[in-house]
Amino acid sequence: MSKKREVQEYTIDTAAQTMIRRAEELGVDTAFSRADAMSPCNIGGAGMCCKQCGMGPCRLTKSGDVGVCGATIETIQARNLTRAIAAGAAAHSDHGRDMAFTLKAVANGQTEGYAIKDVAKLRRVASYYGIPIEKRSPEEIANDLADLYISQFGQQRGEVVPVRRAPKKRQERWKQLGVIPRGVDREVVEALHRTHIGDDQDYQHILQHAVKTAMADGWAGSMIATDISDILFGTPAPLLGQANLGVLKKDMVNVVVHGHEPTLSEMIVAASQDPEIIAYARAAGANGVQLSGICCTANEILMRQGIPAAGNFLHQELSILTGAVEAMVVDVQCIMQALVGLASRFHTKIITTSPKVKITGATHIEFDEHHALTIAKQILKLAIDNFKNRGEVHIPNEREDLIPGFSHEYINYMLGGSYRASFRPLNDAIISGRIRGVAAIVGCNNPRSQQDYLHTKVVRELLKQDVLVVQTGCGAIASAKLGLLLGEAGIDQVGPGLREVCETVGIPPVLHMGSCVDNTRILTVLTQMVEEGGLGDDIDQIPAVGLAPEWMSEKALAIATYCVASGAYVIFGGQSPIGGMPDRVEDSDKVLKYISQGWEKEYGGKLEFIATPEKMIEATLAHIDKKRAALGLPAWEPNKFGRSGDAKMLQVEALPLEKRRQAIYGLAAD
Ligand code: NFS
Repeated sequence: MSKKREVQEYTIDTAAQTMIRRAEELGVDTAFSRADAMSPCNIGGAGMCCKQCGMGPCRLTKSGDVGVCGATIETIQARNLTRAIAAGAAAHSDHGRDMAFTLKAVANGQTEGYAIKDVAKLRRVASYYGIPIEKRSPEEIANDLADLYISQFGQQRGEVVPVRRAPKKRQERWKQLGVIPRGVDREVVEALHRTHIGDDQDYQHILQHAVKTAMADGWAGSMIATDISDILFGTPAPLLGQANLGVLKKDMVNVVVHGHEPTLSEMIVAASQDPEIIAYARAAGANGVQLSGICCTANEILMRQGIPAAGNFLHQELSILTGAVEAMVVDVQCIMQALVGLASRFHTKIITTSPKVKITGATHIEFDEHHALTIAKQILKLAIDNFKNRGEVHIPNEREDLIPGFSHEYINYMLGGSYRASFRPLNDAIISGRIRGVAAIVGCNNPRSQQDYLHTKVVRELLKQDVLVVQTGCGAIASAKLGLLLGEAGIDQVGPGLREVCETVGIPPVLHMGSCVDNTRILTVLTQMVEEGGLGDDIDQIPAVGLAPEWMSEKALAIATYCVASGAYVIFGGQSPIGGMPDRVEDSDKVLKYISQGWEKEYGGKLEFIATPEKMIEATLAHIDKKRAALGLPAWEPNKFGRSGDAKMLQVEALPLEKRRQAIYGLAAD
């Protein structure tokens, strides 16, 4: 057993600290205390345990060791990493597949409650692939797009179609390296085949297929999921939201939706606003139904509907500990099995809804898009009926406002308004050095590190260095809880050049871009930046870095790998799943070395595991500056900027009239 940590060491979030103390008072476990009690296995943790056959498990401990079949450490690590990436790609892609089937059903009038909300996006996406759009109804176009997207999963030969949306030069590189996926399912199946006992035994060759499998996630499954979510539920645009456990309401029926797919949660949002349900809740003595989200479901309904986020991954248990949650409705991914045991100490009902996910002891109400609204109402009524069973309630006060909803479409629009929407201002701000570079800080919480600390430490430091930050997933919720996703709150903490840009455009310095599948929006932004010109002709030339400081899921490894394949430098915090010392790669760490230096030679991007936030920041800035220099851009010089923008104008307005003119012209001159 590892040392039991103090509550403040578990998380920097004071609402979370309050609830963990409550758990300790009640004598119940949380992921934090279980992480203390469970010492991770060093051998498995380093990917050096092979249990692919019945001759093992073979636990290799030092350089030169081999398994019963003779498999080397690097072969075993490559196999384990590839299997993790395949699982992550499968999870995201299956989500995309379900969305595609929903689109097909909506197009054919077979669903209840859904509609095509964003016809403009439908037409734009269809036209990427040459689907005729003129003089056709949205349903006809949607039917063809759904068929095309459904076919991407089972396609056996050729290339998945969304890769055509990448920069031309990148597509050429992928062709040469043989990593364009043929079909999503084919690559996942082949990943499992190749890593079976007695198959692929050259670690670099195994990892080439890991890249191809991850590509099937980022440039197919996840991209399909994002496209269709926008088409059916609307492309996000900024709105006001709130985050943290303080969004739960004492006088209302609290229903927390948790998981990933927006198909169910969007329908629960619709049902919760139905007069019949509101009346039903009132009759039960509540003031209505308060919906909130956890994990990526939270992000999906937050950025489209402004439904508050109760928290990120590690808040799932903490929300139940408030005693105020009547029902937690879950679908797929990142759902802890511990929820059911914990809920049994309270009145909370855990309701599973996916045909793919049941949890022993939970109530299962299977969701089906053909009767979506009816099922959503049934779930809400069950929660309302449970309101009377509530015991003691402890809801922390903490909640923060935030502005989510920065889709790539909105970023394009916001930079120039509707008559000159373009990425030009962003590229120009990077070229001039107002913005030093861009960092995408994404991914999970991990109870082995202090919740939200790594995320927000890295975000805050990079902002000071004029790095524009985009976020998705649980990382975005971490920043939201600290108030970093608001212009007013964040602006005084950012570097002078970035502040000028944010004030001029009217955006926060941290842009919430959505859920984890929406990391594909970042691929689209990077592609559009390339196409806009001035920052090279491929993604690997852009001064940008991706970071997942608190990663824990296999999906995160898939995302990292498709970002590397797209040309990005990706930094992960915490434990490396393929061994080695964090921050120090030895020659014997062949796999670690290959995914860094080897992949960089091939793809222009690389994956590294770095333990401390200070070193992550150092590596990020060094990479950004290296890419700036390679493009021939001026080195970052913060003193050059900060003399324009709204904050400065306020100072100017305070001057006496005669000095104002001089100050304004002075401003314009420099
Ligand atoms: Ni991403 Fe979303 Fe969170 Fe990690 Fe889980 S919710 S898909 S995997 S934990 S960011």
